[in-house]
Amino acid sequence: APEAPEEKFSLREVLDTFKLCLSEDKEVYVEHYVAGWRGLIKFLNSLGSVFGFISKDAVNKIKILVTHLEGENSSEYVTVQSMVKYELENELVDLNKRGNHPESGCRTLLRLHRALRWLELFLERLRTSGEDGKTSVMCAEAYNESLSQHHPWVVRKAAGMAFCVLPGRPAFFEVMNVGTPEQVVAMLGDALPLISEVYQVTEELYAQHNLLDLP
Ligand code: 1Q0
Repeated sequence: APEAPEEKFSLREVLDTFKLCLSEDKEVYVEHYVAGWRGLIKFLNSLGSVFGFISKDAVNKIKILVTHLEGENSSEYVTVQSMVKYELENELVDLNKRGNHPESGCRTLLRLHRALRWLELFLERLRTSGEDGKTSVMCAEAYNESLSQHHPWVVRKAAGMAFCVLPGRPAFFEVMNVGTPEQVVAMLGDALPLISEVYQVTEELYAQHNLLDLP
């Protein structure tokens, strides 16, 4: 069955939400960060059920963040900066081993943050690849350089199997719903610096607070 229009992925939409992520003084808005991931998950879902285990985990993480965003302390969760400050000051983060705060905003967002690095690497490969570039290879390389380091063997294995059934570059570009391959490449060129900046700002913040290895 054709997808409902509001479910249809559009790369432009995702690009727009990532544009909204950074405030003028380079704070990252949790709301738009989450919205960006929602858009990406739409894309992932349109690729088929093999990716279900990935999208399920991402959806769970988003749900946790939305619960914080809409909870009693929502004002503390407006930006990643305010979230980090609030959760650390109130000892709401498990720092060394998993314990009382398995759903802290900090550890949850860190998982998506690591995945954002994968996305950056993957999209950069996609952007610079030739017509016969293999998405499965680009995806696997990007994964091996980033996220895989944080995953146990079983997850790496399952991810590797899922990558094998990724559609080829032309079909992939089509799902992006932008236009010609040239237009897709151009839009990726616009999107990447934004995604990269959001990643860098978050990375530095987490590094400053020693949060890059949260259990
Ligand atoms: C296009 C193919 C998509 C491939 C996505 C690569 C990521 C693979 C990750 C597989 C792991 C998922 C299983 C769960 C792992 C969790 O253990 C792990 C850690 O969490 P925790 O609570 O156990 O400590 N979770 C994660 O690492 C989070 C992983 C989130 C991945 C979200 C991926 C969303 C992908 C979107 C598709 C984007 C398509 C790009 C092209 C669109 C153009 C803009």
